[in-house]
Amino acid sequence: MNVLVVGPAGSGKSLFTREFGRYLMDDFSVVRVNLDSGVGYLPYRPDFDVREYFSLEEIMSEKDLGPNGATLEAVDRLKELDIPNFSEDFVLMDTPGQLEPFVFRGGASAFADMADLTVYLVDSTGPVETFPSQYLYSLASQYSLNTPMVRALNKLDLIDRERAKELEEMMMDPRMFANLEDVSMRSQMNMDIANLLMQMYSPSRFPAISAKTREGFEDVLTYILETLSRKRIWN
Ligand SMILES: Nc1nc2c(ncn2[C@@H]2O[C@H](COP(=O)(O)OP(=O)(O)OP(=O)(O)O)[C@@H](O)[C@H]2O)c(=O)[nH]1
Ligand SMILES: [Mg+2]
Repeated sequence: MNVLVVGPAGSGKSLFTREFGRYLMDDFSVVRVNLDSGVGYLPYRPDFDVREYFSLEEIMSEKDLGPNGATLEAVDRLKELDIPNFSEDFVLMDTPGQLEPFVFRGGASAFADMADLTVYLVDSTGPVETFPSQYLYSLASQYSLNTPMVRALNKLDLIDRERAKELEEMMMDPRMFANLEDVSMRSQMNMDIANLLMQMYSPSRFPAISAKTREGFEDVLTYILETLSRKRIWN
């Protein structure tokens, strides 16, 4: 099964790739693929590494580009990259820190085509009022990637239990967005977003996990396997 690991900058994609990979290795064969040409230090040794073909730094100096221009060039080069067909049970694909150019400029399309599903990480330590927009961003990413998606709130070990429970409940049932204490224009928008999401999607699970302590990994694996079996039924 090919799994794309996606999420905003710093949400924990690389650490998740390492730890979830190790967790899976107890029962499955696992390959880890690094698609981030800009990363300096990776917390795991990838089985396939885009940096063997190009790196953001090389592109910057070759083409006299700043980091953003080079990121766009790197996304274009990703489209040309052929990655081997691995036969292992799980192929975890760690993606670039810059989600927006990767997901919304076509850099991800070949990998999304190969992917059975996407795991989308949200950093649970972010400000609570940003979670409705984080949810929408994950949906926009799913729309663009066109894969099933398992969403998770990462960095559970850094927040208290009460907050974790509230966030999980809120993300599982967007009607809770309406309870966010806010007297600005956003409060009306929260209601509208909640209503829209309820019309479009039945509430789905959004487990809190820690890529550091592995808490919640059983849930992620269960949701991945459930999602995959639903996908097989559709096909
Ligand atoms: N405590 C804690 N730290 C985490 C967790 N997940 C990631 N981190 C830390 O958060 C920082 C960013 O994690 P990365 O795995 O590099 O995140 P990323 O999404 O790959 O980052 P980019 O590729 O740069 O976008 C690192 O310092 C990680 O050690 C977690 O669950 N708990
Ligand atoms: Mg990373």
